[in-house]
Amino acid sequence: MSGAGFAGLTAAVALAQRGWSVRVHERGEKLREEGAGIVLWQNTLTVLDSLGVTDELNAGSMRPPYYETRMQNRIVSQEGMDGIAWRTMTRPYLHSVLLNAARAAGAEVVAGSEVVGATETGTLRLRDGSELEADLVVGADGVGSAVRDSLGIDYDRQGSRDGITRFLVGRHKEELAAIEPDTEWDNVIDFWNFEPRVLRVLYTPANDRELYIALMAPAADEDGSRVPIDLDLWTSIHPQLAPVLREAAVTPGRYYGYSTTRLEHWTQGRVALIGDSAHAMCPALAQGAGCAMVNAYTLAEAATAASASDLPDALTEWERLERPYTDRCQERSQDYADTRGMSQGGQFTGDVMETTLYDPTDPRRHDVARTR
Ligand code: 5PR
Repeated sequence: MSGAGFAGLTAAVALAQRGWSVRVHERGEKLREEGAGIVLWQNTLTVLDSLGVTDELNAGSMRPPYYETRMQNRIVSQEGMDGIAWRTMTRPYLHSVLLNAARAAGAEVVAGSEVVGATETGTLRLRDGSELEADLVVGADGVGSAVRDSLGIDYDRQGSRDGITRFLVGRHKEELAAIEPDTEWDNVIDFWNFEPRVLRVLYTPANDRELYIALMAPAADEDGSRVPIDLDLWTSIHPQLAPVLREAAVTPGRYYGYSTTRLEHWTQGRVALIGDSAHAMCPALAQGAGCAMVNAYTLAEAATAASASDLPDALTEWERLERPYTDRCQERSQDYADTRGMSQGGQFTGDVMETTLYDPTDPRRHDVARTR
């Protein structure tokens, strides 16, 4: 397997728990996650529950009371997500939970080991020149996937005009409450502004101590997309967030443009691609890593059900059954990014909830979808 990110580790846990002998090659010298924060929805929490990590996950994450949307600092909606599981946490924490689970399940996770290519018959090529044979090769090696590109799998990439810089900072809860006492600072608060220009602050508490803050601006806005952030600009828009923005201004970060990657196919022979290598998406619906982990899990199930000789066909069938959900999620996220539609509030209803409500552990899930 290539890549010890969220997709790769989820596949490692699920495969090892099903009796596979698993080795994950991670090119980074350290096994860690450098991202900031994340929202996980019910589809992914269901997967994590079936991997047996719910207690550990819950101990270091939270369920905010509401997802609040503001336009020009006026509240347009507060969505409580009744009956739907969702949680927020830091990315390093989620990574540590999955890494612990992978090791507990007996998977080997090797840092500083770069996969440079694969063949459809199940050979992995490493940077040091060695070649390894596997029954199943999983390419979970991110948006620049060497596994994908070595197989010559074609893709197209669609960009969007906006992008975002993400930080983990302290909660600063008392300072924030002193400045704006009527605000529930445990909510996720999506602060949109179209005037005097398009600037958005997504405020996401991750636990008692840490806050995930994401600053969105069009790529064409030089000051808005600058890192370190332009503190005067951002505090002029949101003076009540000054304690948080001051810390973000001295925290390393990088501006990422939104984009969607669509592949010709996710599998070839004994190789399956999951996560950003297969279906990188805009973050509007907060389902990029979520879909990656769901697909990692269903891949492990499909591969385990197949005999060694049937594996390539089983992978093709896995893609046929599972891919449409991810394709629709990518479409909706790209559409929200292009239209900035999340700014209207009340966005977590109707069709867009399909991804969240998908239950990857329900053996009847495809029949249910077909009869709807
Ligand atoms: N929602 C979440 C998020 O992290 C981002 C967006 C929406 C939870 C940015 O990564 O639309 O950019 C977004």
